[in-house]
Amino acid sequence: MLDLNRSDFPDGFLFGASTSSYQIEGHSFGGAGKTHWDTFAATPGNVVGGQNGDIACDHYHRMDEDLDLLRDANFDVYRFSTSWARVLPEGRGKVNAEGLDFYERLVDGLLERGIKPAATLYHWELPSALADLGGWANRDIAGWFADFTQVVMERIGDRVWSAAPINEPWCVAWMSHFSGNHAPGLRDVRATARAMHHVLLAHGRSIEVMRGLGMENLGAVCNLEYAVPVDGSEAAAKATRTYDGFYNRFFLGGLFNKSYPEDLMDGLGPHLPEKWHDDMDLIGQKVDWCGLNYYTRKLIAPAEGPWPHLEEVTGPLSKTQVGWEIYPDGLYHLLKRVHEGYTRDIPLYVTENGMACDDSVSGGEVKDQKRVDYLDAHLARVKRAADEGIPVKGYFTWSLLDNYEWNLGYAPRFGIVHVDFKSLKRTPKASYHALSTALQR
Ligand code: IFM
Repeated sequence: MLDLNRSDFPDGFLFGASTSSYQIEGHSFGGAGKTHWDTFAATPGNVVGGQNGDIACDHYHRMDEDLDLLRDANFDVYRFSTSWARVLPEGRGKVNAEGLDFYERLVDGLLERGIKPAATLYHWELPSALADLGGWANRDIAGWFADFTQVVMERIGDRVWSAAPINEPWCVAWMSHFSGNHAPGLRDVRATARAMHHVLLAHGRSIEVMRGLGMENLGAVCNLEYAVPVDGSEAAAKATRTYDGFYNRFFLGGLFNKSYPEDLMDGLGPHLPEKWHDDMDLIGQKVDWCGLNYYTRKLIAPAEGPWPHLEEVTGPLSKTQVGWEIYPDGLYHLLKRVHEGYTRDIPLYVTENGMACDDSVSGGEVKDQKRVDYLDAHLARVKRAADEGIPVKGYFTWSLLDNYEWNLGYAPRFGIVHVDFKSLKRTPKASYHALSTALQR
């Protein structure tokens, strides 16, 4: 059981679950084109076991069963994403009609069940044909993405409850072009800086397109981490500020204050595209809400070597299956900080929150008490923020289903529903039942 129930939250507060296309659908079906995740996974050493999204949870064929699970959990809203390569297999040009039909059936299936569809246009599976042209490092991607937005939203834009262009710009840009552990696996500061700017430019162009179609309730979704200095030294404080800068403040600053942090310019400035300042009005145009994806905090220490002169340090708190420290207070602090420093009056949503556990089915049950505790603790911080007047209006758990956890493959289980990746059988976990009960009360 969860400690908190629906009635503990303000009237109209929404509860939902999140997923993404490549992680659950099965990309080898329905005419989807190849993506940079297919080739990244096919390259030795990139993904645990070389696993890919070919089958994933086979949501493509089991959509109705999965939508019934959402309904039976008493969720109000479902956050899903649309695969660019499923809709436009070459990234541009010819539309795969079957792909668009799939997303229309998804939206209609949600509405029939009384669930609000919350669409994200891009959650990381870039069509290979566009990766060949430089992907996010190429400024033209903003135009390609605007065209993709048009194609998708001309079909479903009249029925979705909300839409956001891009999930987690930090991951699209930094994790994939600097850290190199997500596709396309680059480790290059120039490509990183360009991707950081272009991902926000693409966001801006996409918002413009959707406004042009008359859509409302458009937002931006950032993943944020609570960065903490490893000790009391000035060097650790500086390193932490840099980490917070390229992780949190760069994207929030661009989206909500039309500016990038000055203190990052020694590292990033020389590599940003020329005349980037000219794009800031487009990037920072008004959106209707902001989504925060929150999982963990990070301990940061200074380090030798090139910018950003820092390293992450393993912390002492209890950890999830993927080694992330559990730190619920970070969610409260970030909600407050984002509201006060960036988004001001517009609603905030916690668009992802959850944990990976090493779950297994025994006697038809999955006892994931650790996840129940995690959800309880984080919901308590969301409630605290709401009680203090921060306009947080909803909470989505990551994720509905166990799924493809990118470079870590299928071992980390983030779902409130267990998926047996051989039989593809779904088994709702204790956390699913706890949420379902809490949302009735
Ligand atoms: O699985 C991911 C998701 O794709 C984006 N946000 C974080 C999740 C857990 O790592």
